[in-house]
Amino acid sequence: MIPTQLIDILREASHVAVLTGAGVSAESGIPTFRDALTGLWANYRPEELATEAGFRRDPELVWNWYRMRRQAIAATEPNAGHLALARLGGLVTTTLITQNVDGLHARAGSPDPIELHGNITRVKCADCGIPVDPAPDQERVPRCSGCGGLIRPDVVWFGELLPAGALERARAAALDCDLFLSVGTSNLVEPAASLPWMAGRRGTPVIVINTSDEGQRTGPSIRHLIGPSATLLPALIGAAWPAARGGLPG
Ligand code: BJW
Ligand code: ZN
Repeated sequence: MIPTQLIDILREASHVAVLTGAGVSAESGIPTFRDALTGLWANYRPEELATEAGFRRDPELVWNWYRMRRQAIAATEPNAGHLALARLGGLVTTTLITQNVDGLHARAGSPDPIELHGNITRVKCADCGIPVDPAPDQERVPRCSGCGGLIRPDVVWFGELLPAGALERARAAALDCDLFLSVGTSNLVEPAASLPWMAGRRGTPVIVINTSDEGQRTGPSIRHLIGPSATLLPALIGAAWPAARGGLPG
């Protein structure tokens, strides 16, 4: 059951900012970032795989980790949570900010998600930055036809800057919105993690939707909805706009 107060906050909002993380794609079968390092990858740490230094140390290992994930993403579909957020955009002004690199929000129909950490389907030269399209699906790391550099995924690794303008747009939305939804993220990785609290500090209501509230902030503006986003998002949005329920999944 969604508390009535949260339904009312959503219905009365005029600008909703949404930050999503890996949890929103979990029900599409994509392991969350911190769960992804199981199985074949259990012996590695994120800092070994998701950094420039890790890539330079063992380009083939990192290239193939991303290749495997790219294949898994191509074989899956957006879930009811992605679809509900796309529907939300048609009901109220929505700024959708995602840390996910899987492109599932755009595939669900969200027109212009701010992809803070890039997109796994794109690749670029690690030396000259030139994009290579499409991403070659090969085990050996491809080389840049211009400079001979190694080709890497066009994602943001630890220690790297976010894409130009993306953080500024996200921060502007956090300051302008009258409701912030933080969905399926551990809120550990900066600068994305600070976005909900930027809004919350101003007294803007923040609804945190997550299967667990462990490690999440608490405060007077922050409410927690505990459960899977593919269930809670359609339920929350459908409760705020009953007439839209027909167009909502689930
Ligand atoms: C469900 C669910 C269901 C499960 N329903 N929920 C300030 C303080 C300290 C450190 C820093 C700082 N500022 C910057 C840093 C350094 C660093 C950082 O934050 N480190 C932290 C570890 C502390 N940040 C950076 O380096 C950033 N760059 C930067 O700041 O540049 C400026 C600068 C440069 C140089 C020097 C100084 C400053 C860049 C960060 C890039 C992050 N990149 C990654 C990899 C992307 C490519 C890839 O995917 O491989 O992005 S790391 C990884 O974490 C990935 C994710 O997008 C990101 C966030 O993870 P997310 O989405 O939250 O996933 P999980 O797995 O952590 O959580 C899943 C959640 O879902 C859980 O809570 C579950 O409970 C929940 N869940 N099922 C709902 N069904
Ligand atoms: Zn190059």
